[in-house]
Amino acid sequence: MFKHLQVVPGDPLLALIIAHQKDTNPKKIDLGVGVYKDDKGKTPILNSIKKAEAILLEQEESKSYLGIYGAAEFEAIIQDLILGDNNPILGSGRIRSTQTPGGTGALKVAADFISANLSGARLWVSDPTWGNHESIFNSAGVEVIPYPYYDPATNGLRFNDMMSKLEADAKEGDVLLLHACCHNPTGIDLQLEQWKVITDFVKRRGLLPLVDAAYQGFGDGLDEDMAGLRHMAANVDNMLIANSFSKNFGIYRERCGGLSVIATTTTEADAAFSIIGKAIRANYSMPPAHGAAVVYTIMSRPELKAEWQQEVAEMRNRINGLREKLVMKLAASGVSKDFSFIKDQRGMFSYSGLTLEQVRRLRSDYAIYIADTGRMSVAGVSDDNIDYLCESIAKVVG
Ligand code: PLP
Ligand code: TYF
Repeated sequence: MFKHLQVVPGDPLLALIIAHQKDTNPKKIDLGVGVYKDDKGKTPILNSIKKAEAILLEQEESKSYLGIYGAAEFEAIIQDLILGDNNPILGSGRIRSTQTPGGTGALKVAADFISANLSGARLWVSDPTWGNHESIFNSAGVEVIPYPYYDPATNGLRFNDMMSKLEADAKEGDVLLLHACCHNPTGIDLQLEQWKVITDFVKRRGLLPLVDAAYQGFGDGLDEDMAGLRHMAANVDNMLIANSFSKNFGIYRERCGGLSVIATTTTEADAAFSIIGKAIRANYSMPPAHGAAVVYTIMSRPELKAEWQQEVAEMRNRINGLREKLVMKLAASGVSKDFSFIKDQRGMFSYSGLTLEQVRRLRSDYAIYIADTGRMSVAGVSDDNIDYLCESIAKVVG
């Protein structure tokens, strides 16, 4: 039965974690996967999470089934966080949201919804984008097409090329995937003015925007990071938003995310939501409860919410501080390349512009683990390893 099966390659990012774990070099540095780390190289459980878990342990009364959308009270938590408390859409009846198993679960349900109901819709993704986008949508039978995004020549954004490509080839009914903030893998975000241009285009062409918000709070602030998404939500008729609580609550393995649908009318929103429910049932029946229960416990208690906001600010400030230090120390190391663009990027990642050969040498000669694309997870840098990192980069770059 299985004789013909061949081993398929795994996710290269996950393979990089294993390779780093096996390395015995005491100076080894892991800049691979997008997981926040503190200055000690640990991925801590936030204090607000610990406190919420203690409350839950005390107060939780049942672990019976919840239903396909998860906890009903979680719907408002998702919407308040991504759209902001005072957003007029919130009371409009045009939006429905469901808890999902991580941002990945939200994307898979969105992909199934699109594939089964929006006949012929293709998905436009940035070149490059998170590797799982293509696999998730391909597995749902949706064709994935790249639009220009990253410019290796300037380490910046090819915004004009992006719009020209979409203008030329995007068809009415296609889906346009955008990263809300902290673009993975490049760290290069759309500016608000650019969101406005895209919003106008989406309306004119009749596209469905799908916004992936996996890093809210890691760029410039919890509200600041959603400015583009919120502008778009306020101005389009239809939209899908897949958000993740994995990073900003540090609950990666609890699998907690949300999928929101915005439609023209309450009737349309309810119909879309019921079809989303059908996709959920066919995928995993209902989401795990714990992560959402913890997030709800925090968000419904002002003192815990304030503590969590402070903890997000600490993670963000540490990463942005590291960006400044990297630029300074790389320049001081005498490296020939200008790395000042690193401080203009946002979020967990930096597309370093390092070539495959340079990345491989950093791995083999210096035990520094960076993805083959040159993407560095900035949170893996610390005061203890930054000098060694910058000196090593200077040696391989020249
Ligand atoms: N979208 C992007 C761009 C990501 O980087 C991630 C991170 O893993 C996700 C979605 C999914 O996150 P989750 O771990 O919540 O499934
Ligand atoms: O890009 C990253 O590093 C994160 C984490 O299969 C991740 O998004 C990477 C690969 C994967 C799942 C999560």
